[in-house]
Amino acid sequence: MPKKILSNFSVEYVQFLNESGRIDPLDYSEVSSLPEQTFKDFYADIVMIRAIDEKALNLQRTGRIGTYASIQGQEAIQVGCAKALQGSDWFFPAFRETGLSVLRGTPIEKAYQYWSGDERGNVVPDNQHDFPVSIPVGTHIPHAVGAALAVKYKKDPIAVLTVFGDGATSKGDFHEGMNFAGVFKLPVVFVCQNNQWAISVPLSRQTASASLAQKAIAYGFEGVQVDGNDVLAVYLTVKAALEKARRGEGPTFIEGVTYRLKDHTTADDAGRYRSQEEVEAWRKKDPIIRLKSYIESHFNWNASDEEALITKVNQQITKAVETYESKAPIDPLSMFDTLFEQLPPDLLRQRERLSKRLNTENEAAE
Ligand SMILES: Cc1ncc(C[n+]2csc(CCOP(=O)(O)OP(=O)(O)O)c2C)c(N)n1
Ligand SMILES: [Mg+2]
Repeated sequence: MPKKILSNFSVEYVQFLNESGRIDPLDYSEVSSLPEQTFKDFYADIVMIRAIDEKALNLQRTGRIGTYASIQGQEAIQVGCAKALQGSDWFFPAFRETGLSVLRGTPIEKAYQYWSGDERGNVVPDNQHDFPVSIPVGTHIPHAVGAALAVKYKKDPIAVLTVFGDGATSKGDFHEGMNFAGVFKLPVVFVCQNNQWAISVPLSRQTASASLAQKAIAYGFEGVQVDGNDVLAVYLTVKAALEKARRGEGPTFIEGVTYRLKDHTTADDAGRYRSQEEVEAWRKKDPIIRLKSYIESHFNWNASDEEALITKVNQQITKAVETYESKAPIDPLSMFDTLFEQLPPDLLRQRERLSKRLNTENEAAE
């Protein structure tokens, strides 16, 4: 049978800062040109979003917010993306991007409000180019691609970035979005937070591919895998991809290899489907530990720097919780406000029934 090779493909893996907190060798020009302050800013942001997450878990356990999806272990991807994005770029999040959203400008109290089921927490300020959280897995990917088509059509000098999980790569939305972006060479960057699990489904049941990154090859554009717990790898790779998109050179797919250290959400018990040994092995690769170790050994980061940072972060979060808890509860009737321009008759009847019940309850309470 006559055969010839049509094409050869390869997928690159990027890591600068390894699990031991070292960059080996140290002379990568991309890294050596970064100022000391950038490393410290990255660290401050990672520490801050970890603390926001810890507080959210505590608030949920004490009944002060609702079901919450922890970001612990995945902070480096979120900080790397946030730092690489420009304010004028558009960001389309899934639901595990709370840290990235805060770094984009969402006030911390609004994030807590969102996770308390208060729709006011889902309203993005006009000047912030972010779409609302997408709870349906992967459905925001075609939205991001549509926005990128608009950007290209209008010749805006900006890019679009969307973030989703490994589970989303099994959705049709992902493949349709990637295909369309490739065909029309759109200015979009796809970032997958491959945290190894989609609730109880492990990556091995999600794909038979050696990487998720290689899926981009089938759609005609570059796919790259990065160490998602190395903020430098994420930042530099995402930044280059966004610049490429803004130059009109098309899409990039970036797979960030990371791990979800906590349960899927506070409504889950991951102990039922994954081993403690696996979790412990990933704890050693924590993005905080390695970056802290690096700035300690290269920039003399010391205990008093750390204490000052923790104090500042705690003050910020305490203030945010106070603001969140001081807000008057939202009017239950507002749930009917935003879905339809004109309510269909059945919902109109439901609204009237609820309105009557609330009035009766209010009168009884007076
Ligand atoms: C369309 C759809 N199907 C199912 C669900 C239920 N669900 C919520 S999160 C999730 C797993 C998502 O896994 P992944 O994409 O890896 O993101 P991760 O939760 O790990 O961040 C599922 C199946 C959903 N929200 N939307
Ligand atoms: Mg996942």
